[in-house]
Amino acid sequence: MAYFDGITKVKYEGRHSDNPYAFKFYNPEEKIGGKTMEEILRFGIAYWHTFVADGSDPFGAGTAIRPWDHLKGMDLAKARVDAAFEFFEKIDAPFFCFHDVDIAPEGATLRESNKNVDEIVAMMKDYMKDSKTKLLWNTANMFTNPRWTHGAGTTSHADVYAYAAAKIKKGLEVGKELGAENYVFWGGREGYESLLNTNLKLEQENLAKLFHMSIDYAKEIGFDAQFLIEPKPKEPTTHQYDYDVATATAFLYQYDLQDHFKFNIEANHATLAGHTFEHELRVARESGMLGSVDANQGDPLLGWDTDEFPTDLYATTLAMYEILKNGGLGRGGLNFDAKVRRGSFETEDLFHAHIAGMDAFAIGLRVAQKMIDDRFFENIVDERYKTFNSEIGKKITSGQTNLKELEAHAIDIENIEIRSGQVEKIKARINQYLLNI
Ligand SMILES: [Mn+2]
Repeated sequence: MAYFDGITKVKYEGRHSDNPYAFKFYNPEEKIGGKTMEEILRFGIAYWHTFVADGSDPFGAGTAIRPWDHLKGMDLAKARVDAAFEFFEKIDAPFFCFHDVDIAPEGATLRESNKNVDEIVAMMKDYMKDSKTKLLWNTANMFTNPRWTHGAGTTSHADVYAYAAAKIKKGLEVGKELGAENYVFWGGREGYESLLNTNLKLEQENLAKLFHMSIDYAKEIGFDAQFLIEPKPKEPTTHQYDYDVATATAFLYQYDLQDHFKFNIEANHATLAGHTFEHELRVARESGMLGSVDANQGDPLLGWDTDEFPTDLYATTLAMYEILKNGGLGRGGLNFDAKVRRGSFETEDLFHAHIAGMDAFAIGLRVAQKMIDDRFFENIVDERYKTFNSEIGKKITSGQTNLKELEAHAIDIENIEIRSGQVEKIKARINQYLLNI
């Protein structure tokens, strides 16, 4: 059965096309800086938002109209697999991502849940024989079920901790079975609500132990995926242990995990942390830990995680600059952890939303590559920091000086010429780049 009748494969038609079911800027075959757009962007479809979410929010019921709505249980789960692979083919997606509970209903016990997962994984594996769409990453949902109320790896109950460990074990096995490129740890409830009842040290140590056990088990079964931590500062817990890239980096180093993890950076999580998307990408890139991206955007007027499809070209351009300077995303990709708005409830909106997001990142890629070719930011930064090429500047950057020598250098200086940072001039040039692609 076809779930998206009437929609044919979405193709690139160029910027002047008025076909809503065509890419205007994403041309998968086109080479940018030596690689195809498909190879660089590595788009992934988020199973949860696209095939499971129903548009419900804390104030109202689901609104989404989906052609699989009439089904229940495993029949529904199987219909979603059929729909997903039809969607992947029509939107031309090279990757997809899922949590265990997205693909199969939970049973009364983990044994029953795993049986359901196995049945769906076998079905997916069968589809993947003939599909170009690969698994970018999978993960275990350890935040929805009430058992995770006080956390999973940071829970206050040992049985819950064991349950979490067992879910990760199964997730690693599933990832191996489907050839996943990465395995993600998003600590949905790995944090705390109040310090008044929390053993912070025990919780963090337990989480680190769970990560070490996961590394060991992946090695044991020969699953060589890249492990990713996804920072988020708040929501659902008040204080999340993986607040942002810098906080999570400190955690990884503290517990000797730094060689085993990179980051999956989500745009909306960055803004919730009071950072820009490009800040988080830069911090991860500079420490060699930029692994993958959850491509979405927040609403600047709202203080929560809205997971909107990315359409802000300024943000996608600066993000693609970081990704290109990183030499690409390696085994990672751009996963659309994004949902259509509650008011965009028709099935067709799933296509419009993904086309909008893919074109927005394609524009970002085109502009960022042009800026890199022109050494746009590099020239600005070289000029701004040029005094570090002077004799004393080189001594500072190479660590060959001390406070006494620096005092001797500074003590009789009467005038230091400080130059303008010229941010407005830079932004005006970026606007020119955006309009001239
Ligand atoms: Mn989010």
